[in-house]
Amino acid sequence: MEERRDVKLLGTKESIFTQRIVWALKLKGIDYAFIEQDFSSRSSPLLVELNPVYKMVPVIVHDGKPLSESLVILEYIEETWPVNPLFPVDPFERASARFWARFIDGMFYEAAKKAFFSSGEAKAEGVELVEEGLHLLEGQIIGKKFFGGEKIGYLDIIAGWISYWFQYIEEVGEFKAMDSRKYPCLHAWINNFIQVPIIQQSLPKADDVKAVYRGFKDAAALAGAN
Ligand SMILES: N[C@@H](CCC(=O)N[C@@H](CS)C(=O)NCC(=O)O)C(=O)O
Repeated sequence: MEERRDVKLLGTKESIFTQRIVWALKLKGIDYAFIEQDFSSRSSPLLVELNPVYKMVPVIVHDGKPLSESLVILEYIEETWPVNPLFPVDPFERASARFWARFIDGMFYEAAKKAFFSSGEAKAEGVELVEEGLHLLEGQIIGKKFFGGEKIGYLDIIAGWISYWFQYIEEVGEFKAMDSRKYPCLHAWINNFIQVPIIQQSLPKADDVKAVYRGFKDAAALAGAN
């Protein structure tokens, strides 16, 4: 029998990055203690101690050893608990999933931030970049139920925020890029993904997500005014 180990997750339930770790642990059936961090206050002393470099959630603490950055944590979870594998077995598919994960967290996330935070011409550019990103992701999901194939895998977890949080990023950010007619396969994936019980059960409340995003907007406006 596998020895029980101590797993703690420092996170914020509205955080898209935290949710990735929640989903991975739940999909693998790993028990963990959730230590909620407050979005509205500055990073807690515990968070600063455990993630002194970025001072951000999520942080996983396994047997007293902290790890941060969701992509890194997911790799660690997969290697530590191989049960119910999340990564593709084929080396090319595995590398390709990592490529698209970096695209989502890099170019696509930056485009969404630009569309969310900016205004005027810069906002229009951001929206255009988001649309290009959605088009590229549509190309990756054509003919598949999930990015991982028949069941959800690593790339579904990385892209997961597009299934739920993205609509509130659009709403609070006052832009629209997702269009079921332009991205029908991505739209179908959203419905498939959101219906997976582990995903559905751990989604934060829409009002809480929107309140966090309004907070981000207000903070950015305040910083811009100073
Ligand atoms: N690249 C990081 C991003 C983590 C991140 O942005 N975390 C946000 C929550 S969604 C955070 O802690 N923000 C607090 C802050 O910026 O002070 C990851 O993948 O884990």
